[in-house]
Amino acid sequence: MSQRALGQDSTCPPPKPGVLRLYSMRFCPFAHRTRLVLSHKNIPHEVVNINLQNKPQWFLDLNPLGQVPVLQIDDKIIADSTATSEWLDDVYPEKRLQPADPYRRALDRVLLEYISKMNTTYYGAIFSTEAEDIKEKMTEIEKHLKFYEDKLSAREEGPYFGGSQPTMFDFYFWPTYERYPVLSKLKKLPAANFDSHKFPKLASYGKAMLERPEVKALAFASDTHAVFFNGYITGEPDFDLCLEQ
Ligand SMILES: N[C@@H](CCC(=O)N[C@@H](CS)C(=O)NCC(=O)O)C(=O)O
Repeated sequence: MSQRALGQDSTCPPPKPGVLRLYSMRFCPFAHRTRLVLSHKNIPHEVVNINLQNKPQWFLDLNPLGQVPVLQIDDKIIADSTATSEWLDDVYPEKRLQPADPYRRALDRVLLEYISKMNTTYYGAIFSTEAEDIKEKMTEIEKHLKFYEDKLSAREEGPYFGGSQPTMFDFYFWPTYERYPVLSKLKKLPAANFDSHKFPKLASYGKAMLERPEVKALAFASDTHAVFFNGYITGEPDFDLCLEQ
């Protein structure tokens, strides 16, 4: 199936019985989570990419929220990065990602909630044009990173949040981590974000994640993310960036 994003003038490729389908957008950090889980577990699936600036009506009928990721198999339709990831983990229990220990699961839920706070600051800085405001937001982001650095330090084993093996939270966090260098690139500011002296545990997490096949398979270089983000800022995101004509 073509990776090109489908817009209003498209028809929905007919779903096949028993075939798992992900509706996605190649640069969406939320769909990235679900794709990491699919890849980690080697779950056969097909991907249909959506033009989020020109959404097809058939996609809005499928998910009235108009957001990706969405999973579809037969009569089941599941939206949202965490709902889809947890459903996949339950239905394909091999290489389980959710912590078995309820306490750890609860702690990881708090880590997940905190990502929203960090993302709000991050995207605020990306879309800001005021140098002073961007600087303030970067300082705030460092506080968020410190929060995660401390949480990783407090865990008895690394390099992942899950210890020597990744847990679901490692895949929830990664899309945000992978995109962080874009901020300093776009705003032409020093990249202090993942300074290994300031955040050694996060730096080890990043290094270990980058060696993982599922992470490598889905990664984009910071420069590519930066081009995509820039398109979003100027109102013309290229959903098909880097795809051959
Ligand atoms: N809470 C949702 C957020 C998903 C989301 O914001 N996806 C963005 C793309 S990165 C989207 O579909 N935006 C289109 C829109 O909101 O209209 C999740 O975790 O999956």
